[in-house]
Amino acid sequence: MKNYFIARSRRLRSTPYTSRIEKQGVTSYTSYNHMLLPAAFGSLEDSYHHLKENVQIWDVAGERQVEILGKDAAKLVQLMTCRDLSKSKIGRCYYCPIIDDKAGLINDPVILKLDENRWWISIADSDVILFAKGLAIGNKFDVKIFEPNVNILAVQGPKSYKLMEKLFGRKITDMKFFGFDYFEYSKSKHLIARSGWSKQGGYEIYVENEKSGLALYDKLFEIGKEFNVKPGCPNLIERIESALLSYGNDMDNEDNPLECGLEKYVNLDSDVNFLGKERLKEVKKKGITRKLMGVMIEAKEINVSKSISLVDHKNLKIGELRSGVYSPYFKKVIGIAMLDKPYFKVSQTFKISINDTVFEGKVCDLPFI
Ligand code: THG
Repeated sequence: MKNYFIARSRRLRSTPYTSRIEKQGVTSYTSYNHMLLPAAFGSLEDSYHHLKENVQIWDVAGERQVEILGKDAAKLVQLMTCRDLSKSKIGRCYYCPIIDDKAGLINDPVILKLDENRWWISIADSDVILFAKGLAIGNKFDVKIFEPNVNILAVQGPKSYKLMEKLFGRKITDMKFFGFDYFEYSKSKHLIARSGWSKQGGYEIYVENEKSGLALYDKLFEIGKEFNVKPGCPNLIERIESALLSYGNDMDNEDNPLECGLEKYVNLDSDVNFLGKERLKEVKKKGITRKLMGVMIEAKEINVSKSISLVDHKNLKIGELRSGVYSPYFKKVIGIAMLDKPYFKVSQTFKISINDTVFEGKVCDLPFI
């Protein structure tokens, strides 16, 4: 397949770290929330192995924040998500499906409760701010909704703990998963959460002061030499093996959270009010008619740029592959697919055509590892 350059412009925003990562050897970008998101620093496989053994610094500024501020902030945030936030605590992050009135997914952000009346919705790739503004206007909510200038730096990998401890002390390693707190660097306070879009452990630094953030960026590389720190980015192989879902790829507005295996984050029994609640109750009662599952394919490479049909032995469509990659761990292609009923069961076999060659595959549970 031929590669094309994507023209740069103001509309495809750069980040405060773009000049740094371009010096450090970024080799491809994708776009995320109308912003550059690095997609590779050379070989995907080399980066995968490095991430699983060392520590990487990622420019994930594309994970934009939608700030909801004001008297009705909690009410608006709850209206948007099917996860019950009535017992949520200040200083915690919550992974929350955002759905519309038909229970279709709008986004799957991490939501940070900064204060009773102040929340950050750390969004995946869709324009949550417009949805939030529409709801606030329609409901006459007393809130301000805006995108603050926050640019996340992720520190990911098993050695992230040692690296961050070297800079911020023991307090940072005591922090629990999905907790956050404030840490000072070069006279600025930074919100740091124990989170990130990999299952290799680590932190996310929500940089509000660019100057201090860039100094912090450089410092992490300087003191990280002993931990073999490298620049990186969300890794396609690692995230599929770990089944971290990618909005727009694995699921979109046509899918509901129960079809996407997100039932852990769906609360239908409490009395909180959110859009799509009645619809989700119906779906739950009737049972889902399709489900997001893992698949393994006896192939050595794949490039998924649009859905690829999965068919049974009679060539009847039984589902579609939405993401896929060659896994060095399983030594075959693994992927995330939406399977129709009754085919969403482990060990279901299928056929798939990749670049005009037909391969055999098998359905499995998520996550792979
Ligand atoms: N960090 C921040 N913002 C983000 C992402 C992130 N916004 C976009 C995107 N990633 C949102 N998607 C996810 C998906 C999964 C997780 C986080 C963000 C995640 N899930 C854990 C899991 O699946 O094991 C645990 C969630 C839980 O149990 O609460 O971490 O990465 N800031």
